[in-house]
Amino acid sequence: MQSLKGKQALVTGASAGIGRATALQLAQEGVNLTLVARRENKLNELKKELEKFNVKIDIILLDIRNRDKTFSTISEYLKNKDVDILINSAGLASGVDPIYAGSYDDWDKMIDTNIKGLLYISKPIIEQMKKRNTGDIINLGSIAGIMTYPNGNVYCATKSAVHSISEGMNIDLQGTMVRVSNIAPGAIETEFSIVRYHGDTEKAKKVYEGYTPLSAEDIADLIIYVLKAPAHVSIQHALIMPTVQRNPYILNRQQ
Ligand code: 8X3
Repeated sequence: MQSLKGKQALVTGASAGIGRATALQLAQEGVNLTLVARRENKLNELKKELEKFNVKIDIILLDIRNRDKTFSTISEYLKNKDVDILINSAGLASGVDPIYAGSYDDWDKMIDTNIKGLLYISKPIIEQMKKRNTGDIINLGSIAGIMTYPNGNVYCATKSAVHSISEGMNIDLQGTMVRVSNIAPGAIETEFSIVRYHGDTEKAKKVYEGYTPLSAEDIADLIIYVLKAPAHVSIQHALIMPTVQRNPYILNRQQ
């Protein structure tokens, strides 16, 4: 396994969930971090928490749905920084409705963040990685991108797109040492379901009742493993599920 010490990572969605947990573990590994998110107070809190690891931390306040702002901010940033690791963790589910009752606003939010935002931020970083012939890109997919489930429709489609984009990145970067990994979790308890149910914490809690779901830290553990794999090893796709869940339909809850 290789050391990550001294590398530079950029983490989107760093203010919560998988992004936050991954940032913490990267800092423990001695990785310098650029934290990207929209919520300034959360990023400042995290930055404070990471100070003890003696790594360099930058904050970029950015809504990756904004194409022009994302392009100009990241292009400017890349003039002075080489990014070794890109963690594309920003993403969300919004709404749980059948397709005939879905909200355009929910759909736009998911498509604009999970697909378009990921593309906007990745492009300039990939260009730099290709030139440098090195780098790791971790995209957060989902079991939802493999199996569509009732009322998941557009969310599932966006994650399916992330899987295709990851494959496309890998194929188009052939001949370089850049590695692209699609990490696809099953049921994971973060802010995910609270956001999906538009802030209804009761409904969100019920999703995880009667079993031990994945935690953000479980995913961060896997991401660190993927990043530390020797340079000749590329984990292109990893499905990570709670042991009690075999697919979106098969989940053993205690009664
Ligand atoms: C998170 C997993 O099954 O809730 O993407 O869609 S699931």
